[in-house]
Amino acid sequence: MRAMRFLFKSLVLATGLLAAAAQAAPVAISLTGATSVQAYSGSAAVNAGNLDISDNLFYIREQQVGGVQSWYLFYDPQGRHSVQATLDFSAPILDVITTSRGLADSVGTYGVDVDGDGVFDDYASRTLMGLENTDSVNWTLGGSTLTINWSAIDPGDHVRVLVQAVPEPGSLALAGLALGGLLLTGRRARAKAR
Ligand SMILES: [Ca+2]
Ligand SMILES: [Ca+2]
Ligand SMILES: [Ca+2]
Repeated sequence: MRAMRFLFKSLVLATGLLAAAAQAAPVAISLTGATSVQAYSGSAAVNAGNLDISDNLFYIREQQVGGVQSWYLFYDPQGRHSVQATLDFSAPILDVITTSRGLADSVGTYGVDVDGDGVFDDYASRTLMGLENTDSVNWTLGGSTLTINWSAIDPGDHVRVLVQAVPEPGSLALAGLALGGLLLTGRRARAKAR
């Protein structure tokens, strides 16, 4: 019984720790020109330029494909506004997609049902959704921070940030179960040997 209780406690602890290790949303290290960084789950399609919120830089947690977690980051102000920010994604950045073509080509792989209504029509197709020459994105391959300096009018500025995925709590919990089983088997074997 003690072994079972030990196993149960270990699993609860492991699951809690692993859940905490799940992919963290980007956080602002510095931010000017926009008042906050917010998750977006609204019904207005991204890329369409209709959001018209000048004081929020938005992100969408997109799909995790293989070892890659995608984050969609965008700024869709009312009229012309600019935003400067440094964001920490808490995981190594692998690529940042900044062109209209690149965004359109990757939406099928990484896009999600943003507003959760069961219909996948959440990304408007716009030729101008990428960054212009005057917009900057600075990041280092393998670093976790992204610095942006954007000036945007409709349809706003959009990038897709691909970071190294942190294993999902579910798969890690299974691994924890397997490990717990092994530990228990080991204890039983030792108990028998005595
Ligand atoms: Ca707009
Ligand atoms: Ca939808
Ligand atoms: Ca721009």
